[in-house]
Amino acid sequence: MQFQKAELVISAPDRRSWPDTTLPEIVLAGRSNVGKSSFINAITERKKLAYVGNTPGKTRLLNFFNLDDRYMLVDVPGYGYANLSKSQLMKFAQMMDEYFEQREQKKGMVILVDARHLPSEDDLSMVEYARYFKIPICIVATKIDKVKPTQRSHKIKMIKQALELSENEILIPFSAISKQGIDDVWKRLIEMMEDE
Ligand SMILES: Nc1nc2c(ncn2[C@@H]2O[C@H](COP(=O)(O)OP(=O)(O)O)[C@@H](O)[C@H]2O)c(=O)[nH]1
Ligand SMILES: [Mg+2]
Repeated sequence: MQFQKAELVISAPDRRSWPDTTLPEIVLAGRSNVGKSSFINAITERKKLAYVGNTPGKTRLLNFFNLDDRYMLVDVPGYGYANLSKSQLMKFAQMMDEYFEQREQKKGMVILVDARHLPSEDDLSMVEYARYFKIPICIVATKIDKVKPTQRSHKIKMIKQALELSENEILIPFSAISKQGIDDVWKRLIEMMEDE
């Protein structure tokens, strides 16, 4: 979708810095390097809205992106760093709980997984986390361009099975390179954001 304005409002360490708006928000989560920043850039048709590559030291913040004063995307730090310390893990969990318990305008969560692999334990935990908070989810299986076309439907089926997705937990194959899946993603995002 094309936006006149797509900007990073703030990288928030905690509640005090959350933007003071009532725009509907979609949270984006996924393992580090899964392609979350590339996803944000692709769906907003911007080249450098979100920083692609490693972002050392900037990983413990919620990034709020304002799209035309209509929608807000909230980029959650990538999880699954094997080298994350206990206290860093605690901070991540605290920040997520604070957001999910207190942010009224949260409308849904996109969880990105790598289309080439079965979901990790961390991916599954994130899905269960969203279910616990009764947040609608949308799974995006990214880097689908790296899966041979003949294997795609099988891979997708395996991921759906592993996450035990129900009918309203949609999975969308996606590629930031070929742009496959963008229309389906927006259809689902708008559904979630415009749901009262
Ligand atoms: N082939 C392919 N590579 C991708 C895709 N999305 C991201 N990447 C690459 O994966 C790496 C990590 O991407 P990034 O967006 O920074 O991931 P993040 O850490 O989840 O934000 C980069 O080298 C990207 O170019 C995709 O859809 N297809
Ligand atoms: Mg990123």
